[in-house]
Amino acid sequence: MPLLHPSPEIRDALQTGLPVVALESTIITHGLPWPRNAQTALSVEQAVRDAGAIPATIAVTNGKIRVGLSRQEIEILAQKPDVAKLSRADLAACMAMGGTGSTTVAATMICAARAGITVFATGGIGGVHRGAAETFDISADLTELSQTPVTVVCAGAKAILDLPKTLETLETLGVPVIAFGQDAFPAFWSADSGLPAPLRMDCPARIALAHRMRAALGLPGGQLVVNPIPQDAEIPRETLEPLIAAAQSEADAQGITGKAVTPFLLRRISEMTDGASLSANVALIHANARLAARIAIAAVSDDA
Ligand code: PSU
Ligand code: MN
Repeated sequence: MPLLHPSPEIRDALQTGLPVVALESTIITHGLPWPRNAQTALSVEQAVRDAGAIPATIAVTNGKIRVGLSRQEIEILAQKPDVAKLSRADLAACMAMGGTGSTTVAATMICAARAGITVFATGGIGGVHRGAAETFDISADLTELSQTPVTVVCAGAKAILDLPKTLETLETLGVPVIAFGQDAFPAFWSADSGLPAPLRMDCPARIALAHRMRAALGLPGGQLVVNPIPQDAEIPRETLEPLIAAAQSEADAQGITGKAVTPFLLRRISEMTDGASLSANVALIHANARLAARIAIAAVSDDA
């Protein structure tokens, strides 16, 4: 029973050593509203192609891990109600039940690594939630980064999280956190979180080399590349902070927990900013897709 079902384009690309960038699907089902989600998923794929690499959007449909969804499949997934949000814990169970689910950063990393894809672009990873000392809500994305060898390009952890605790946890887990082209750790909708990034690199080829070095040393796990949102798309931290706090209070008051927290906060912040946070979200995903393509190109040229 084959576990992975790559599209013909992705199978050929991987066999011939072309650069491939994995893309997740939870952003489609839980991160952005219809029709913006489908438009963004397709335009992000185009951004990867324009930068010279091949996009592979990953999801589970009817129990099968699909690597490289078609345009039509993306549009169907984007409109499907109540799709499961799959992480490490429930990926195999969903497959066993013949179910359909979108893959989070953690689950996308697992599928990408199995397929032989080493570079993955997303918006923002999950992390340590505010109030985690009480709720213990820490995204499985963090532990995944410590065990699965994929370089994940994001715009930092979402600013709805507790960023200092997220960075501490990544350090404990031995995950390299590399800011691209700046010293500060970015905060998703804002380029600067006010916290320094543990590492900085200015060149995609170095990032690809560091990935190979980890493997050569026998270290498990991947790397987190944090790419600041482009300046013209940024929302200042001061503007967002009170809105994030308000959205978090609403979530607490309504008893929102577990997997529902991140989608709830993203939706409320988009409503509170009249969609400005959504436009910023779309812009940063595009920027991450372009950088991931450059890293993937460097990675395959090193291999040659
Ligand atoms: N990035 C975005 N929007 C999202 C996500 C990432 O710009 O919706 C998703 C990712 O799939 C990530 C998940 O893995 O949110 C984190 O969810 P949680 O906090 O429940 O682990
Ligand atoms: Mn969580």
